[in-house]
Amino acid sequence: MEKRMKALVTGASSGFGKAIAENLAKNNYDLILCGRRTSRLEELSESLTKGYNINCQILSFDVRDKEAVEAASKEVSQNELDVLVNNAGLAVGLSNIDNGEIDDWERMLDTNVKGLLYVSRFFLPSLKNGGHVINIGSIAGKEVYPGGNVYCASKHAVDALSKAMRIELLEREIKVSQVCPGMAETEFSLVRFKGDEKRADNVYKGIDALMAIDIAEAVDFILSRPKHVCINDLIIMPSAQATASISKRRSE
Ligand code: NDP
Ligand code: 8X3
Repeated sequence: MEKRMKALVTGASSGFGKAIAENLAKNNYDLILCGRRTSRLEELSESLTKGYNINCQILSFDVRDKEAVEAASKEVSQNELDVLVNNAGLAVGLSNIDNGEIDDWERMLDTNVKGLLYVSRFFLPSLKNGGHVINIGSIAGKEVYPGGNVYCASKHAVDALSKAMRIELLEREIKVSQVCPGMAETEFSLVRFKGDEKRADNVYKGIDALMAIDIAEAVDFILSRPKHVCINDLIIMPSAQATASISKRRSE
């Protein structure tokens, strides 16, 4: 019997990560679902296991907690993974540097940069030679916008680390792809504005933002290329968003 492919997805409890996991399950991948909200991961695991007859494992940890990431990585054997999706991340706040919240900066850098590094350091040994890493960057990793400062810096770091991984993992024939979305309607803005639903909803007023499925379909495309083709970098924007800070909104 042919062995199924296996993918580990961080941030699978919501947004892009959840949609990516759902599409991978449809494509017959076994999954390792990661995130902090265990009950959501359990719900997703149950629906994917039943819906697609695949195997799901849950690893619940905070990517900022180095010891927890290392402990979780011990649950996965060497050469067990075909795909690693580094998706967990967040923005917090939209203040300028001269009045920003230092705790917010630390949350972003600890999650988006150090968290991605911890996950990569401890799970890359489990990725097969010839496997694939997909890092979820952002348009904020290509441009800077007012109030984006530290979030943009963290995603510029993801851009640099994606390039570094592509060089350093070449010997193992591991492909490294980065997906850089523009504005997408997930829980992202609710997290950025610390639960302020009105402020979060306003971000998407009068604009058809990207949906999580758009990113999941891009990941499907990347993973379905033949062995000799690597999509290094993919910027995906809503049609109504020209740059990180210039969009065309309908008046509503
Ligand atoms: P969501 O808030 O919907 O999802 C974020 C996911 O990251 C959740 O599953 C969350 O899981 C996980 N996560 C956050 N912090 C941690 C942590 N400390 N430890 C473990 N997991 C964590 O947002 P998106 O789906 O939009 O975001 C996914 C990625 O896409 C992020 O890297 C984001 O920066 C990026 N992005 C988002 C865009 C957008 O406009 N939405 C555009 C471009 C990029 P849990 O809370 O359960 O731990
Ligand atoms: C999220 C997109 O433009 O809000 O990475 O920074 S943006």
